[in-house]
Amino acid sequence: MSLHVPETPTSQSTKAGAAAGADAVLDREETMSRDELEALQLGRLQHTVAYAYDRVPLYKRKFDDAGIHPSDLRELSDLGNFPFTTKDDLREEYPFGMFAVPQHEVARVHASSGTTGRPTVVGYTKQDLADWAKLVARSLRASGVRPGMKVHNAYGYGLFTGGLGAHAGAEALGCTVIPISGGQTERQIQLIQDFKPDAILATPTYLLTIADAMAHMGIDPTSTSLKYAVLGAEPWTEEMRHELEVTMNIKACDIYGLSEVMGPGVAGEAVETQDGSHIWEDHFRPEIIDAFNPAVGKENVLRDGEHGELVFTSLTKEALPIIRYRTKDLTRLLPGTARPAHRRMGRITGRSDDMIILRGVNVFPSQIEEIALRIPELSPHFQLELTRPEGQRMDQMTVKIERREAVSFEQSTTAARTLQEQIKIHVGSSCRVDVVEPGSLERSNGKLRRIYDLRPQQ
Ligand code: DLL
Repeated sequence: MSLHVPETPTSQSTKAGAAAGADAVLDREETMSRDELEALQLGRLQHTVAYAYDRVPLYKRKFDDAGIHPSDLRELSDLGNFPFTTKDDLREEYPFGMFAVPQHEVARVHASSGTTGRPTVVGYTKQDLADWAKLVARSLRASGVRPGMKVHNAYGYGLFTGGLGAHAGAEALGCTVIPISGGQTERQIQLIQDFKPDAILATPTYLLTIADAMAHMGIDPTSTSLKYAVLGAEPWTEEMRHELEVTMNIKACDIYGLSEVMGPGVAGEAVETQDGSHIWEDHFRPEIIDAFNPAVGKENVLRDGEHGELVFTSLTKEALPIIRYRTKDLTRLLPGTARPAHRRMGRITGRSDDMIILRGVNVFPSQIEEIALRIPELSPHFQLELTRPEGQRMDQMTVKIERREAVSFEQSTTAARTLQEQIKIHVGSSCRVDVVEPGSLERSNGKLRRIYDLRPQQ
């Protein structure tokens, strides 16, 4: 069911400003009151825990071991008493052990890249695919995309959820989709010039690669037809948003998601407020827990505003219901703004498994990104390599960072020294900095793996 609601026009200073302001048709669930939404959540949650218990042996085992039964879920906060689900659970049940429907009802599977260990496999019924497309469409619309626009989809197609997930959402919204996928940057730029898309969907670091390559090819990145970018699949900072918006003269919004919970579109950011992604709470119930000392029990769920690890429970999924999935993503829950009933998530500051403790100092890749973006000769494409040289007890961190296309080797060595000093001042760690060629660091699905921990295992 849909409701016709006008949206606030965005700033007039960008190309996006001129095009936005057209009315948007919002889903009924986007405009519900919080009370109405919570009543919907409770009914769906009670259904989901019972459905998972009845159909997935792993959940039955886990609930029984914890001495809890679906009938114990009487109010929303009771969810905190149920056991967590982790990536290891999905790995152990590889490939289809956590599916709640027979295989012939599974319309599609996706999988994580599985660079370490077995991949995690996720599945969708026809109804799940329809819900997913609806939520991606909702996210794109919130970020300024409208029916009839041309959408250049540079998320990778294949087992990764980014490409096909974004594709189906843009189609469901009524857009013309250009399914370019990731890579072949020069060809992407050619098609952006020829097809004149209004919006681009990509990882933030890949969009920056496109912008840099345009400048290198003598094309002014502010001059393209692009007005909106919907970016996600990896953590990015406000500094990165600023850089992309200014360099390309666009409005850039966040889209968040993860395969185990659905894929892109678990949460999406509104272009008129640009204040973090709204979690679509009619389909997912979020919680925040202590990332480093997680404990089951409703008294251990953190309050809104407190920082911790994001945990999700699906409310409508049929093929792969997921109960209290530990995302490892670190953030906090904030009150809804543009969609008042749906809470927002703060920017993801990092992943709990991405936090480095270097000689007693906590280091997050996002801190390095912020600093790198302040040094014009360097890109925010970097990797952190941790080593412990033979015979030494002290760990070493090397920042491998790509220089910008237009920068000479000499300029980049001075910039490397600046980066080293700034990291020492702002993060408190000494490190080595190696500047490498643009595009030389390995990417997977447009995402850069940030940390290579080569220290001997203890
Ligand atoms: O990356 C799904 C996706 C595709 C989201 C396209 C948005 C756009 P996975 O490969 O399973 O799924 O990776 C999920 O990526 O747990 C976060 O750590 C990170 N991530 C995804 N979106 C964001 C975001 C897709 N907007 C993992 N900000 C998640 C920060 C993000 N991190």
